[in-house]
Amino acid sequence: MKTILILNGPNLNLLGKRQPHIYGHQTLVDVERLCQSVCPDGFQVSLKQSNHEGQIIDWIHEARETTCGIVINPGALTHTSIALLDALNTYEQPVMEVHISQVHKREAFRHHSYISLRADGVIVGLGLDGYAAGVRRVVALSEER
Ligand code: CA2
Repeated sequence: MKTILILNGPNLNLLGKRQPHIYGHQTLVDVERLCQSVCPDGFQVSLKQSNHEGQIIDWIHEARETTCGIVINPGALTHTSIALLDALNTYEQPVMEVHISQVHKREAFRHHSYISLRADGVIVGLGLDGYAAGVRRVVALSEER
């Protein structure tokens, strides 16, 4: 069984609980269900969230041995974290970057992403469907290898 890691950064534990006008009403449990539902036979997802940069970096290091791809919504670390970029640069399988909101319609500081320097694709503004699209793409790239 191949495992795709769905990684979520700071504050995304509040998904479905705060600011529904930006992030909608569904929670990370719904994200995990949605992502699993688009996996073909032989693939599974594992969803993780942390508010701590170091924890996310440790999970990326572990994922080098245990996963076939990463779908990551790094939250605000997208715009600030060279350390997260460096960690993803050590990861050799497909990486898809997802943002629930259309960051380019928002404040200018959300327009730049360090993570995009590594990501094999970037999905922005599709709501939670972006995670499903990310999983589909990781599966496709993984099957090409
Ligand atoms: O649109 C996205 O997915 C973001 O990655 C979300 C980040 C934001 O800093 C990025 O610019 C774009 C914020 C995550 C906060 O998540 C919350 C979810 C529900 C309620 C409050 C915060």
